[in-house]
Amino acid sequence: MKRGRIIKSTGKWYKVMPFEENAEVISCQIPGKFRLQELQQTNPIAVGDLVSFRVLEDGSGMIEDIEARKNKISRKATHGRKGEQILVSNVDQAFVVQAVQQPQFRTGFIDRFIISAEAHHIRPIIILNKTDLGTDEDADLVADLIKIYDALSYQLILTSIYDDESIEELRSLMKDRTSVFIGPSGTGKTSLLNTIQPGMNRTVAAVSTFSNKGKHTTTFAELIPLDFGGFLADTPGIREFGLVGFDLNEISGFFPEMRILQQNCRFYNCTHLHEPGCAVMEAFGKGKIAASRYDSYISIYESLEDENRSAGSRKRG
Ligand SMILES: Nc1nc2c(ncn2[C@@H]2O[C@H](COP(=O)(O)OP(=O)(O)OP(=O)(O)O)[C@@H](O)[C@H]2O)c(=O)[nH]1
Ligand SMILES: [Mg+2]
Ligand SMILES: [Zn+2]
Repeated sequence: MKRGRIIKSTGKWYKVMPFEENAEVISCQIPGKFRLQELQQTNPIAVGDLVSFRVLEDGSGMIEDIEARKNKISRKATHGRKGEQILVSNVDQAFVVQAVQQPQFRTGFIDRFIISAEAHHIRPIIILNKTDLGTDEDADLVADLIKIYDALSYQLILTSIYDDESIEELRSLMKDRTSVFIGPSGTGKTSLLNTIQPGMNRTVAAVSTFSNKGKHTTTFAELIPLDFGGFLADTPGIREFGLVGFDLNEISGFFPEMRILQQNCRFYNCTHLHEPGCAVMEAFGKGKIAASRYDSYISIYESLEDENRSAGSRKRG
């Protein structure tokens, strides 16, 4: 029996990259029984899954076992099907791609991303791209941003597709790991991929065309093997990853600057929005918590509150 990683799924066939060195990718099938298991998912095996397989006489493979997933990024199933669709599993790290300008970075997006990543047990890394477009005014904003995330021990790297050194830094962060890029349109995800590994153009172009039409398909989810080691998940479905199924009182625990502080709040169930004796609001008032971070907390709290409320009314109705 051999072990490998699913790098592409086309419905019936799965492309598996064996763990042995210099091994060729092998097309595998799954036994019918797998299709019946895990009914809450539309795909029994996802890109990123680690599997054991047997090589058949015709040279194709038969998957025998799937290892437990370390984590997964999913979304609600489309086309009227029930349950979730796993876009990719066993991810080591997720990069949020933002730009200095065109479009200007949004701390709200970054903070939401960081919290989702932590909740999914995936290491978050912030990319601030298009540094070549920055003006003097931007330099101050960028310096503030670096200060905020440094203090929280989140990694932030500055890149430009025209700055080879920054691309080399990105490569070294991606080496031997499974990564995913997440970010709004126009921030440079595709351009960075093409610069990191020239020759990937076709796949990336296909993905862009699909997302522009707002038409996503699992068929295109794949792990791209990187020349220097590691994989990059390329799936049109991941522009952001959601905060579905969160409890409101969990959110502050995902903000490192609030985590310990909140033990000093007067009320054990303090929301840190209006209560007297709130240690978080006091720290914010003294400038010990960055305004943009506290804003993100409020915004995430309120959007989840709205979501939970409308989910509740759907259930009743
Ligand atoms: N000046 C500058 N322009 C960049 C840089 N990176 C990307 N761009 C430009 O930004 C535009 C958008 O880049 P894309 O790579 O298509 O952005 P994307 O994030 O893939 O966007 P979607 O596919 O729509 O999600 C293109 O015109 C790129 O040439 C950079 O580092 N500097
Ligand atoms: Mg793109
Ligand atoms: Zn509080």
